Amino acid sequence: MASQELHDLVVVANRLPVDAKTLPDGATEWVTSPGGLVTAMESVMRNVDSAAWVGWAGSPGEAPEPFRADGMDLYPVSLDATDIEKYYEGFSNATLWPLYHDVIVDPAYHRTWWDTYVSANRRFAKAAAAVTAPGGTIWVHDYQLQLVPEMIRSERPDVRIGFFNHIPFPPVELFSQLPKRNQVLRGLLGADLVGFQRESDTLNFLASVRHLLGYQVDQRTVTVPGIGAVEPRDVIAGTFPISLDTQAVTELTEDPEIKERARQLRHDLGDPENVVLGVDRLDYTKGIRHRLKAWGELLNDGSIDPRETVLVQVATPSRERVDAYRQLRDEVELTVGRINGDHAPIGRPAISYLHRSFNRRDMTALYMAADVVLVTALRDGMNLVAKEYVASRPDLRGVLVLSEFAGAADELRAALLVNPHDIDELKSAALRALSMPEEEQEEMMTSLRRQVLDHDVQSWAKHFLDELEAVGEPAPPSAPI
Ligand code: GDG
Repeated sequence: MASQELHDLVVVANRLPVDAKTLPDGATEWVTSPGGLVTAMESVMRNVDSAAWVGWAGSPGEAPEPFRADGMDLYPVSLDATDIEKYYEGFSNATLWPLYHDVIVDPAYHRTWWDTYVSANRRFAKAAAAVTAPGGTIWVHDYQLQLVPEMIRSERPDVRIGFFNHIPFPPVELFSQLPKRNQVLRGLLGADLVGFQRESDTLNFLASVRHLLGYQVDQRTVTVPGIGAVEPRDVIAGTFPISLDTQAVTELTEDPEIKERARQLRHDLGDPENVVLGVDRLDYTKGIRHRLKAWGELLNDGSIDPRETVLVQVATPSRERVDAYRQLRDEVELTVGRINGDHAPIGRPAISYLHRSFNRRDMTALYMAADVVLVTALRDGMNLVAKEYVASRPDLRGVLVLSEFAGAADELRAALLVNPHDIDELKSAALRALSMPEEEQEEMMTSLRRQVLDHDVQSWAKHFLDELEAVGEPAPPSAPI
C-alpha cells in the first residue's frame, strides 16, 4: 500500500491505469493496463523523485485504499452508481463526447448530469491536491475532468497545472451549445498550460475563450483577469499531437511468434489475396457505418471479389450502457450480417467481424497481416490505430487509408487521405490501396514511418511537461487563495 506521501508529479485521469483481477481465493490483484498514456507517464515518472496517479479504479462504490502497482503510487477516487450514470455515461459520454465530435449524434443535456459532473470533478481535484508536494506539478487528462484545473488552483495556488484534451475541441459555433459552457472554459483556464491534439483544436479553444468569456488572447496566451486580491494570470494553449511507444511496437514486430501468428491469421482467413483491416472501439465517431456502406457497394458492383479480398473488422466493445452505442452496435451487426449473407463464399466470411478485445500481440499480428488499413473516423482527436499500423510495418508494405477528420491526418500526410462522408471517394481510395504497386507502398510507408518513429509518446509527454515547466513560476506556497 502507498503511504499518503506528497508527490512532485501527479497525473489525474478518469481511470487509473490498472484493472482489477479476482484471484481464485477471492482476493483482488491489480494488473496495469498497458495503454499509451501509462507508457508515456512511466517514462517521465522515472525522471522525477516521486510520482503518483489519481483516478477511478473501475468498479462502482467505495474506492480501494491507495496502493502501488508497477512502481507507481495509485490513489483511487470513488464513483458510485449515480456518478457513473450521470458524470461518466451522462455528461461525459452523452453530452460532451458527441458535442466535441461535431454532433455526429445529438448531445443530451440534463441538469442533474451537470451537478454530478461538478461533484465528481471536485472529488478528483481534492484527491490530487491532497497528494501533491509544495510547488509540484499536476497533469490533468481529458474531457471528463475539465473543471479539475480550476478546482485544484483554488486549493493549491502553489502548484503547476497542465491539462491535455485527448479528443477534439469543437468550433465555437458548436461549443456555444453547451449549457454551462463558460464554467467549462473557466475550469480549463485554471491550468497554466492547456494542450490539444491538433492545431485546429487549439485555435477553436482560443476562439471560444475570446468570444464567450471576452478574455484577452494574444497568439497562444490567454490573460485571465484578476478578481480582488487575485492577480491576472497567463494561460498558454498549445498543440501536442500524441503518439505511441514505438519501441514497444518495434519489439513486437520482431518477435518470431507474432510474425508466425500474422501468417497464420491470413491462412485462417482462407489465404485471400488481400486482407483489409479496420480496428476501432465500437463508437459512432469512428465512421464504421460509412466504411461498411462503401464495402457493401464495392461487393455489390463487383469491384471486389469476396474470394480474393476479406475485410476484418475489430469492433472493441465500448460504453454499452449508453443508448447511441447500443443502437450503433445493432446497426453495424445488421449491416455485417446482410453483407455476409449476400456475398460470403460458403464457409468463409466476406467481413470477419470481431466484437471483442484482443491482446497487444494479436493486434500487432493483425496489423502485420493487413495489406490495407481503413481509418474512416468522422471526427477523432488523434487515432492511434493509424500510427500503430505504420509502426507495425518495418517491411514497408501496406497502405493506410486515413480520414482527414482524424488528428493523425495532420502528421500522416503521405497516407491516402479521404473524406469518409464521400462514399464514392472512400470506394476509390480502397480500390487504389488494393492495387497500389509495391514501390509506391514502400515510398508511402517510408515517409509515414519517419513521422511516427521520430515522435514517440515519451517525447510527447516530455515536450508537454517541459512547456509546462517553462510557463512561469506559480505562486509561492504561502500565497493567499
Ligand atoms: C482517445 C481519442 C486519441 C482497440 N481495440 C483493441 C485495442 N485497441 C486500442 C488501439 C489503440 C486504442 O485502443 C484506441 O485508440 P484510438 O486513438 O484509436 O481511439 P480512442 O479510444 O477513441 O482514444 C483518440 C486517443 O484518445 C489518445 O489520445 O488518439 O482520438 O478518441 O491503441 O490499438 N487494444 C487491444 N485490444 C483491442 O481489441 N489490446
